[in-house]
Amino acid sequence: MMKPKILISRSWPDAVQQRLAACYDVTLNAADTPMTITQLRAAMAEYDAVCPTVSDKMPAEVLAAPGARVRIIANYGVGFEHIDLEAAKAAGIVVTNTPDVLTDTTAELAVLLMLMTSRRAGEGERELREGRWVGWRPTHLLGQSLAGKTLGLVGYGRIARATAMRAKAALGMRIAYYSRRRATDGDGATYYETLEGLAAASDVLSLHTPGGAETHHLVDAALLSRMKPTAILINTARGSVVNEVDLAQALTDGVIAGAGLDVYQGEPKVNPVLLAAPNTVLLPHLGSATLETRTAMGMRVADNLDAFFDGKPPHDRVA
Ligand code: 8YV
Repeated sequence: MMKPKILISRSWPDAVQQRLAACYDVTLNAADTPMTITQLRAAMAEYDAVCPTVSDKMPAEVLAAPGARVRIIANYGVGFEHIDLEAAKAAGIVVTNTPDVLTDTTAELAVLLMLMTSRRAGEGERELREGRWVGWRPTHLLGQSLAGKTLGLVGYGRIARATAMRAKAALGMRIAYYSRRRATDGDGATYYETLEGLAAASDVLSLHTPGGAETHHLVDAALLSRMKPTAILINTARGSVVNEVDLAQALTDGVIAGAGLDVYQGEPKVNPVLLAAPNTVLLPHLGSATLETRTAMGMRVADNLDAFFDGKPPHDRVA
C-alpha cells in the first residue's frame, strides 16, 4: 500500500520527523518559513494530510480549494483559530490539535511572566547589560511581591488551572477566576460571575481563553479601567484577546502597573505602541517552547495521523 503523503509546514524536532518518515511519505518545509495562502491552496491538492502550525493561516479560501486531496489537517498546537473549522467541516476534512502536552510548559511561562513583570526583571537586565547600573540602593527598581496577592484567571481550562496550582503552591497567591460557567471542581478558587468583577479584584489578571471571534478584544480600555492601578496583565493565550492600543495607553497613563505578554496580534510583528509602553515584558511566543513539549506535540500529531489513516477516530478531533 502507498504511504499517505503528508506535508509538515515547519521544521519539527528530529525525533518526530524520524517517526513520521518511517510511516509516511513526508514533505518538510526546508525553508522553515510560514506558508503562504497560495502554497497552502496548492498543498490541498497534493497531500493526504497537512500539518500546520499557528503561523499557517487556513481560511475557507484554502480549505475549500477545488480538487482537494487532503482529508485531515493535523494541527501542531492546541490553539486552532488559524483554521476555519466550519470550512473544514463543509469540505469533509477532519481537524485535530495537540492538547494536554503543552499545559505545564505554558503554565510555567505564565508564572515566568508574572514574576518578571512584578519584579521588573526585564528592566533590570537591560539596565545592567547597558552599563547603566550604578549600584545597590534602597529604592532601586522596586517591584511588587506576589505573596498573598490575587491571581485572576480569565478562562478556567487546563492551562489556567496549571498556572493556578503553581501560583498558589510556589508563590502563595490566592486564586480567582471568571469563565462562562462556574466549575464544579473549583479547587478552592473564587468564582466571579463577570469579567469586570474579576478584573477589579485581581492583582494579576492572566488570560487563558482561546482566540477567535468570541474573545476578540475582551481586554479593552473599559476593562482595563476596572483594574487596580497596581495590577499587571499577563497574556499567554492569543494576541487577539487584547486591544493592544488600549493596553499601551493604559500602561502609559498608569491605569495599570505592567504587562507581561507572549502573544500578539499580527505576529511576528509587534505593535510599536507596545514596544514603547512602560513596564512591559515582551516574549516571542515561547509558551510551549521546550524540547520535551515540542517533541510531545509532534508525537501527538503523529498519534492523530496514525489513528486516522488506520480508520480509527483520532483522539484530538476538533472538527
Ligand atoms: C504553539 C500555542 O507553539 O499550541 C498553541 O496554541 O500557542 C503554541 O504554544 C503554537 O501555537 C504551535 O502551532
